[in-house]
Amino acid sequence: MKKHSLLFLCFCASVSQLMAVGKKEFLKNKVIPTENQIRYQQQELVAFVHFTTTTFYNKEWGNGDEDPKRFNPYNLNAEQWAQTAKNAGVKELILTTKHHDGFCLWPSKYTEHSIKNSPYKNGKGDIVREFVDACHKYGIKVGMYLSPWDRNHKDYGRKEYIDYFKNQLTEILTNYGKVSEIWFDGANGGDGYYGGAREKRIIGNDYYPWAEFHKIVKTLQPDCQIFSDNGPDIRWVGNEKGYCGETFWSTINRNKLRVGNSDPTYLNIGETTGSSWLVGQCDVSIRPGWFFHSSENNQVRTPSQIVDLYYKSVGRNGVLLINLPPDSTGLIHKTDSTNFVEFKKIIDESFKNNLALGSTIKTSSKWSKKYRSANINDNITETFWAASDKDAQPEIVIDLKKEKTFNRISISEPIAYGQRVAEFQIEVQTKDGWQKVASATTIGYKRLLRINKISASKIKIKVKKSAGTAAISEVGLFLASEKE
Ligand code: FUL
Repeated sequence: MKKHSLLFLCFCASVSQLMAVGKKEFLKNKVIPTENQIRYQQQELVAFVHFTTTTFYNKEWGNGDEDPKRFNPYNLNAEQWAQTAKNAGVKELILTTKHHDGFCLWPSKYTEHSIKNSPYKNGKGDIVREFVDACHKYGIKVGMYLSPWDRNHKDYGRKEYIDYFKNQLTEILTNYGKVSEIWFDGANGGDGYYGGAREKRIIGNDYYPWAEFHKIVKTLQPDCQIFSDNGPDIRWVGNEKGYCGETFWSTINRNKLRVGNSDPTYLNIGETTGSSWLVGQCDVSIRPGWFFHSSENNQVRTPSQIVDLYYKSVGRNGVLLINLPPDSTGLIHKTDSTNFVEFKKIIDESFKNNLALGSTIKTSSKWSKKYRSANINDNITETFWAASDKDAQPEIVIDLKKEKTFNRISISEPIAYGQRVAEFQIEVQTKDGWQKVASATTIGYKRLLRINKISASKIKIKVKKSAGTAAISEVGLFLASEKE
């Protein structure tokens, strides 16, 4: 290469470097989620399968002395569980590999209180394996619930049990391929069989060495997301009713949370200035109980009731976790699967047609050219509009070009840059002028607003309060069926 062309190349390189430095990138100076947490949040819907000896005793919490000989789900078909989940668009299924009663659905080599001493497949069965295979067949991610509280184990409450628990954790995270989520339950009731002692065992806040458990998980399965009252990846939202707060911050201070002993209201709301990002997971059973009881066959949540929960969980920046408990034959009851699949059909139908696509958008300011207003309705979650840092109360006006009729509004923030909006209001322009139709607090991954059906040609979003410069990645307008 001639000397002058080399000089020219060097000149071009330094100019582009200078331009890159001069580019005004939107600030990531906030607490932000990991890529795995973002992926988890985007799943929106996760399902639970609660199953153990308890199912055969028609109880909720097994005491730990249930006889494995009673455990015989002769018709069990894990593919029916996975297929039900698939039909409802669920991306991940979580199985109770061991509930509080201590019975293991896999032939653990560390206890006799397991499937290997049951009549199921003459003691040769492994339901964790069947579950994992079924999930793989239907393209569903695998999650595992492993109860730290064990009412069967003689050493529960002592150091020896911690070693036992670590061994079991290692077993299920080593022998069954990729595990996407591990679910650590905070429940600790005290009473139990405990190897025949039949007494109450109260544990202190420091009994479980959580950091050691987490290390085992992340060493064996680096991408596995850990759920508990205080994360570290996914958090409980303080109730088992399937909804998070109307104000819901993914940010929270972990040092204010203790597994099994946290303030439910704090979990349900989070904190604007929280120092950790924990995805909120709203768990709920499709029936009153977590385990199957035929007496509850007429109390299964209806599709409309689950739709309502979807708005109060996914629509408030959470993830919805619905439990579908198999009966004692090993199958999910028809009413449960039908209602669950029907619920998802209603949601898909409601959000099929985004009426905001193709509209023109104007904003009161923008951070820079790259974060332009047109990013708000490009249907790409990664691109977004950001206000100027001098604009504390920015406004977005969406011009629909002609009158459109809608009753649902969906708004998302680019959470990779943190959660910012703390208060906003929506107005629409109708023949009678501008009218306020909704106001709310947080947005996060997704905020869904249900309003009365209205016909309007323009919609205005006014951000009234924001923790840092406001940014919005998508806005959608939809017309859902009147019933939902
Ligand atoms: C609770 C447990 O006690 C219930 O049985 C159920 O497993 C639920 C998901 O978590 O804490």
